[in-house]
Amino acid sequence: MNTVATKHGLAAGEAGRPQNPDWTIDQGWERYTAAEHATWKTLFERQTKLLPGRACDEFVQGMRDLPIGPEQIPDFRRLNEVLLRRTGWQIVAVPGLVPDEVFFDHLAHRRFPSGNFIRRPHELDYLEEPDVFHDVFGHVPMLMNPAMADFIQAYGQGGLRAQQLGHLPQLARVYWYTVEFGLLQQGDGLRLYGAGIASSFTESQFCLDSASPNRIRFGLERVMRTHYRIDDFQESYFVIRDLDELLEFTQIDFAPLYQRAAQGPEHQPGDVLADDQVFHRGSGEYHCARRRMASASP
Ligand code: HBI
Ligand code: FE
Repeated sequence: MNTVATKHGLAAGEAGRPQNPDWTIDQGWERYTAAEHATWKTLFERQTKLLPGRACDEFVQGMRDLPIGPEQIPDFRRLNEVLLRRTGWQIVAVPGLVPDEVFFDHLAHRRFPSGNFIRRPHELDYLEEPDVFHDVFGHVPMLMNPAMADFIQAYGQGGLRAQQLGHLPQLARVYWYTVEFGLLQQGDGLRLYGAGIASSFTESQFCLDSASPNRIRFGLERVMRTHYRIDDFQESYFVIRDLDELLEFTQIDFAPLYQRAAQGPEHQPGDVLADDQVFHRGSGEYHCARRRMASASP
């Protein structure tokens, strides 16, 4: 299971009512317990071992430049000193998922909402809402990159517009297959940059090492038409050329693309199309076995 597996399946607010209209709260860094810092350490250390050779260079560099280490859950005030200077972004604490409009408004103003809580020791590989490990370890290193910084802000601005146009599902798929589960080409191979995979022990290996999933060249309209899995590993990952390609997307008017994509056809997560540029044609064995197990159990 990946760490963001079902977070988008939950309604905002299940973690409690907001104190502020923008849903922000105090991180309450002083209130983390020794056990919570220890959970961070476990997650940090096993993930840090996996990422060399898997995470893109920009992710590794971003991590290096931030005050993030194994010993403690990072203090957002210290992260923000570095992040604000680098790309003008800051982290704000929230209790969990927030409503779409609130999320978009924060992003449009270069504020990244991060859960302030950390997962329990029995759910290291699986949790329902984005916690401080997913949000900080997964997202913040990439927010140090100028191209990603602009792309996520543009997503926030585009989110409100997509809602008005009735095409939020199409835009959310772009976010999913880039910011959360994106791969890119680097040197002679593929690397991960998506936060959902960078923060997942199991999926950071599956997305690059397994023969099972498809790895397909990214296309905006292709991805807008493609459903994604929220409850398990992805069946297909989409590969961008480099992070500057994200910057190019911020210059494109999505409205005509929404129009075309919404006229169908829609694609299932595992579909490979005749005009796809395929880096790796997946065997599908992982999801095949999962489906066999599901149909065998009563
Ligand atoms: N809230 N805290 C938080 N984190 C998210 O990733 C998030 C959210 N609210 C809505 C949301 N994501 C998505 O459903 C939108 O990107 C469409
Ligand atoms: Fe996320």
